[in-house]
Amino acid sequence: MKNSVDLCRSCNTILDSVIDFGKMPIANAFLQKKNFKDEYFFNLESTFCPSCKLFQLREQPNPKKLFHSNYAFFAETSKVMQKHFNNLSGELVGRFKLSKKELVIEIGNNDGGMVYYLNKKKYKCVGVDPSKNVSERAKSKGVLMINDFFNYKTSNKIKKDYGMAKYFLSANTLAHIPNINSVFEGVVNLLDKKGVFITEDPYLLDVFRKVSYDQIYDEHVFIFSINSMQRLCKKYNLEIIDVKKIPTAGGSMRYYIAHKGDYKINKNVSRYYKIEQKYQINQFSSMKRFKKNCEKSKNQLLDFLNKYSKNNLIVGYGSTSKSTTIFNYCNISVDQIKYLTDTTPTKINKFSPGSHIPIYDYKYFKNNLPDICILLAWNHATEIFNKERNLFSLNGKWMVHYPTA
Ligand code: DWN
Ligand code: SAH
Repeated sequence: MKNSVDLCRSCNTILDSVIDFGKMPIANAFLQKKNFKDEYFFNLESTFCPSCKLFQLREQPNPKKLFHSNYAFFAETSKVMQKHFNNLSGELVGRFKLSKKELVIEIGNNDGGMVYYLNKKKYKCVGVDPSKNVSERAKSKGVLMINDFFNYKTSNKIKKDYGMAKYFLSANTLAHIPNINSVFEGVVNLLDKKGVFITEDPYLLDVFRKVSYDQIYDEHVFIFSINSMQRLCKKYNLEIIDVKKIPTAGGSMRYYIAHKGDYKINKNVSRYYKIEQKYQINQFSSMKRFKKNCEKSKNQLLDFLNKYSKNNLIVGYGSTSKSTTIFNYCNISVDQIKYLTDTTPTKINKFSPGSHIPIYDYKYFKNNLPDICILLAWNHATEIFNKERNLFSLNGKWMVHYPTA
């Protein structure tokens, strides 16, 4: 597949440009000083398909450059997210009455995922993830893993080796896969009659309303809405049977999808669809407003940093993929933000992509408390504020980057 597209990845319509964020490094490519000179850049531009309403990147680097044996993100760094995955696995057992004979497949399960919790309870599951290091971590926790990219071809291999799936799961993964048609073909190929495909991803309405443009980076090739998801499902004779608005990953939508006619459609689908219509998120006027709000947000952040960085130690909390977009779009450097702190071993003692701000471990943060802390991992605010109640929050000030435009 060509990395940069002019036509929609799903329906081949000419894409409309929404906002060009300019030159960007790979969001999760935390690097050492010796690699600064070889750093890879691409152009980050959001576009919108006027026909099937898919909000998508124009260019995405080759997925093999993003997901490999040294992938930087480990989902187990958040206790709240682990609880969330455990709860969803519980929903399969409770609401959907999963039996021990039925197969559950999860794609992008990273270092464990929902299948980790199901496997612990002796349910039949398989995980599929192309990033070798996180896959190995899941394996070490007992999960049966296929270390590969999920697509139609992989689905045939899975079908041959393990049979059809009753539940097909994906959290924060569908948005990462450019060949979306091949993913849907794979799901249809594997999903048993009365099977359910449950997927959750950052939600376009949240991105627009919070102006959380930092959700846009190389890995997030799509930001879905109910409208675009419904159109994708229709193409494959699938339908959304229920939706759930969830707070995780900065504001997400969970879609419950099944073969057409297998289940009664819950009223939530039309209820949330109407909210999308009310906010007109699939109209070009909203795209234009989003672009303006992004520019406004950039100026506000730069004004803040210029005002306070001379006389205060400002640092960033959580070296996220999201912060790569903020730092590079806003041209932020170590002159304004002195260091970043993070608990992930793959990021510590490296530098942030493009902006080259040093990343230190939590011990360093405790010994060098700043005056102002920019919460880059704002999607984990409750978890982090609770943790910092007695140390940082007593004397320092928090700043959450995303503005309400
Ligand atoms: O979609 C994706 C999501 C699920 O995860 C991926 N494309 C990549 C990644 O996105 P992200 O990097 O924006 O994820 P997070 O979860 O916002 O990253 C939080 C970062 O903050 C991690 O590096 C861990 C760190 N952290 C920390 O230092 N202290 C997190 C917590 C909860 C903490 O207490
Ligand atoms: N589900 C976890 C991890 C999300 S990060 C969570 O919600 O926290 C996205 C994950 O998708 C990464 O582990 C990445 O390796 C994986 N991924 C990327 N492309 C994929 C593909 N084609 N098939 C399966 N997994 C994929």
